[in-house]
Amino acid sequence: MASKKPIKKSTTKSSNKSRKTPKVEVLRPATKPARGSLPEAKKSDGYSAKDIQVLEGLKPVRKRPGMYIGSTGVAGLHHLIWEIVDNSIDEAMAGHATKVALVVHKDATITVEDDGRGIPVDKHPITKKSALETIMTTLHAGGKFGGGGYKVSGGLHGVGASVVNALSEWMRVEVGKDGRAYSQEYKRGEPITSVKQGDATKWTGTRVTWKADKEIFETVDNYSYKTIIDHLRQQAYLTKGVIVDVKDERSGESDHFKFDGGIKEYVTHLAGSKNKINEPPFYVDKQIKDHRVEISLQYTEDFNENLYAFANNIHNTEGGTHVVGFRAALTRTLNNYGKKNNLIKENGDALTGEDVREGLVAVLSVKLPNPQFEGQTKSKLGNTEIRTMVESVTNDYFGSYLEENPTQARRILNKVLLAARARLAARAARETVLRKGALEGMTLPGKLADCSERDPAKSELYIVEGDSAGGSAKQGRDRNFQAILPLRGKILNVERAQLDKMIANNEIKSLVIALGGGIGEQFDVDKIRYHRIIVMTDADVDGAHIRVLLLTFFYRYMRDIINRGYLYIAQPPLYSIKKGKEQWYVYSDEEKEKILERIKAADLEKKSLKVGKKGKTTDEETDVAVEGETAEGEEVTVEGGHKKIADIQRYKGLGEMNPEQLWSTTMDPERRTILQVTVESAAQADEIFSTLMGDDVAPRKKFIQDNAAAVANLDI
Ligand code: 1YM
Repeated sequence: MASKKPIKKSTTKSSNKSRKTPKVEVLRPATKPARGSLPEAKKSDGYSAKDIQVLEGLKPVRKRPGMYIGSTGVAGLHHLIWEIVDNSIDEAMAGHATKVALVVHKDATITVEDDGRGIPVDKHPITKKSALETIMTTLHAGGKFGGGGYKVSGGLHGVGASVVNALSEWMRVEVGKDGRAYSQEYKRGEPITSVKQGDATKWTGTRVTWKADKEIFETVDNYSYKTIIDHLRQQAYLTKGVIVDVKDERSGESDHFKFDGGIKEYVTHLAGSKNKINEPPFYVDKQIKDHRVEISLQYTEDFNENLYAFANNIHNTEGGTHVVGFRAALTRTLNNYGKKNNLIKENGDALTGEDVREGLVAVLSVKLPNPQFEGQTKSKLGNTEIRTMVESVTNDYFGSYLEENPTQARRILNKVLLAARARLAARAARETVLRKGALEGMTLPGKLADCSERDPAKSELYIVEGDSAGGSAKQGRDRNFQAILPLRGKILNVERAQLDKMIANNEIKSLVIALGGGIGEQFDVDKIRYHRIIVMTDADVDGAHIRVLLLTFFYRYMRDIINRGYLYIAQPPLYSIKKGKEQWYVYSDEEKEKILERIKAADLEKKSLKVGKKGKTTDEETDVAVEGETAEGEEVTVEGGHKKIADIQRYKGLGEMNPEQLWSTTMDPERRTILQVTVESAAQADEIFSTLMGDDVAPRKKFIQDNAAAVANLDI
């Protein structure tokens, strides 16, 4: 190990490094108050050190997987990867590993490997088992295993490994340590071999391979390469210097990440092609006892703020104390500099938080021993001590940066002062507009067909493109809990419009009033009248455009709605396929082909794909080709034969469906599919929004042409 250089000296506490034998502390019930989705230790349960000596098996994990990994859908499947990768990243942050490699194998097993110290294998004093086995087969606290550097996973290094093991049909862990190879295999969390000592090896590190359990997960092979690299790239940015290699053996794709500049490179990436005001970005990395504060920022000529905050590598979409500290200090530092240099009059209008956020691209990453998360999605940092630390680091280091870089400082001040002038002008304009009654009386818009339910948690709002589809939706809906708001034509291009112009736009005004949370500074997500806001547009390019416009609007002006998970996209069917008395609604070309194959093979699986009344299928019906024109006159070719085997109608617009069809295919909660919009990859969303909505027309055109189909599935 002597050859391993710490990734970052300041993160490695040498006093801990010499501790060889890990000490196990066991916690019952196992709790892991980190990474957002895992259950938090409840102080009220009254556990204390003496109570937490009992090892607990993995049964609770298999019993309630959602508690540990959030869901048993695709997100949960990926969560398994994050848990194992976390352990490698922790090992890199502790200065012991330089490399993390991930492979998605053809058979949907996953391998994650690092070149760290290797999970300890020596006999554990309480269990008399190998530490490796204990770590893999019990819910344990993990954090007291010796812990050099940060235990990123909230002080619980390695806890996630046993959770992943419990939820895997099969798992193998290989360790290289002290010149030997060791390995153990498990089935659904139980060892099926002892810890075997293998050949001599020079390799040190840990390699974990597993296959998710089909008894637990809805699907066990739906890994998304994009989701994986997005997450790993982000982890690579947050752990400067670490090498991250990713390979997908299914497609042959691979990626390699290494960012020696860490979050400074992240900021450069986020700022992308925006016009820069200070360059390179400001950067500070400061260790304060066992806390670490890392900040990078750059101003651009953009009007929006792009701030990404992380605590122990977890993205805090709802911000928290670190963000509060950062913003307060940023405003103060810029005001101080402005006043000192006579750019701001001593008793003139000071810069506000809003001014200094305009055009700001920043990444704020803190590492702390006991992260406390709060908020709806547990993604808001609550630790109070970090606030003052971030505040003083920003004051001191950004303050010095301004002093030492007068040209950059002057440019930044010009930018934020311009924002301040625009704010004052806009306020004056807004006051005029508001006096004229922009959001007048706040009575609900006439074209909103509201629901009778008054509890927002139970209410849904469908935002529907066009009056005719709006009409069908109004007739088809369940009026108890579903409200319909038809929007006419294209709503304003919100990227370019200013707030006061937007409020004057009728479509936006209706939407804002219907939602009930206000807009701009006064926006309050707690006042939103519907907790499911569903954008329902046609499955064509225009529909995609309107959808992106709406998403931009929410992203820019009501982002908390996305953060809270209130925003969804409806999935109307693309085709109706009729065959005799039977009818299917299908949502993709792939699905269409499948149905046609089945019809052709007269091998109809009579389940999930069918919507609506099922007719009886007779052999005769399935064998006989349907002659004559279909609604769209489409001729279906299946495996070389030119036979019309079914009536296929392509739905170009929602308006082509009658109310009953719209209800059964797209609105009935029992049968519909709706996609939840998340800000997980907000960086990309922002890029797409800018491309689509910015002033430059050429890239927008190209994007829409290239991505007309993909936009329909935009997953921000
Ligand atoms: C592919 C997954 O788990 N790597 C890994 C895990 C551990 C260590 C090193 C490690 C940590 C410590 C001491 C320590 C874990 N250790 C523990 C436990 N990669 C992967 N690499 N020696 C080795 O924290 O002191 C749990 S995981 F419990 F021993 F600390």
